Amino acid sequence: MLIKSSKKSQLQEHQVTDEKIYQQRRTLLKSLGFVGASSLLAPVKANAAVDWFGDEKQTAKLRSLAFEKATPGLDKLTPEQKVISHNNFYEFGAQKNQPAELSQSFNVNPWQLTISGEVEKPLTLDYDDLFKRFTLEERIYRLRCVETWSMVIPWIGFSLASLIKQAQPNSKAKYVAFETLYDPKQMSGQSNRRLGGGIDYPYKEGLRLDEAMNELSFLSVGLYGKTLPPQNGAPIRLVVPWKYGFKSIKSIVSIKLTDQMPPTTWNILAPHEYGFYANVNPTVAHPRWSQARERRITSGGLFAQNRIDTQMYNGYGEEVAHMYKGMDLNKYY
Ligand SMILES: Nc1nc2c(c(=O)[nH]1)N[C@H]1C(S)=C(S)[C@@H](COP(=O)(O)O)O[C@H]1N2
Ligand SMILES: [Mo]
Repeated sequence: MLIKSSKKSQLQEHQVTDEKIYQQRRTLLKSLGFVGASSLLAPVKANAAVDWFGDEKQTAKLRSLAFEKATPGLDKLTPEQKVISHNNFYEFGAQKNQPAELSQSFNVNPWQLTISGEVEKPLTLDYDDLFKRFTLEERIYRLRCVETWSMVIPWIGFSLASLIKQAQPNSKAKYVAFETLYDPKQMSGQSNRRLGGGIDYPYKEGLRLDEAMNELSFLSVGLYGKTLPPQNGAPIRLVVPWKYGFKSIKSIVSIKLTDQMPPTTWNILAPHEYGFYANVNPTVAHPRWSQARERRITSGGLFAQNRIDTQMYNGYGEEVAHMYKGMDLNKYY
């Protein structure tokens, strides 16, 4: 499943990866989702990345083949080292290198994620449920930050829709509100206003219910075949690939179905700069900079990057444009 693109010319992973390898890998991930994950994870500290592909010797070749061939052309994967060292996670500092440095003792097990609000069946998931309750799959998505840098990341997780369906939204449910953990003892940016970039915590995000139920909306528990490192939002974070990165809220403890549009962190902080929708749109500039182009962080030296055109909906228009038909995208930015 792979980079979804409106360009028919762009190949999907199963078209470029040897079919047999692709199938083997699917089976592997699926079986880990059902049986392997928790027994593999249990004895290991949650913030130590765990290799879900088992025996390194047997699977290294398979894995690197899959990762290398996954994304042809400009959409080469961003190297793992860059994905886990260049981050926005203001709870651990507002500079790109700070989350990786200041989150290493972040304890994510035990964890509780509650699904509440306008639902028939409120749910609480504990740490093991995050890895066992749903069939895990890999999805390679572009991530476009509103600051104009971008990456291509192989996530592991499950669809947000599969979780919401289990909670059974009632007829009043129109929006979905998300919250990050509030724990100033562990998250130094929450107790130090300057380090935390002046945000009022907990970090909050939201989606319209139809956006949340879109097949692309994803809850990630891993990347590059391992559990999420803390700086990328362990143990579970949202990934909404057609929206600016700030919508993809990290380290989630609450998902609440609501009848009103929920308040969201960046919109509260600067409403003229950051809207509720925040769909990637090269034709609507941020008040202080253009969104027409982006810096794709690639392999190569520390600052290697390709300057490329930004695509409408980050290239996922075929899957999502119908949700915004008739809306004035200059108004609903
Ligand atoms: N809780 C929380 N979630 C967050 C952020 C944050 O500061 N706090 N930053 C957002 C922004 S601006 C981006 S671009 C992405 C970055 O995700 P990455 O570090 O995994 O690349 O996380 C988003 N999720
Ligand atoms: Mo961002």
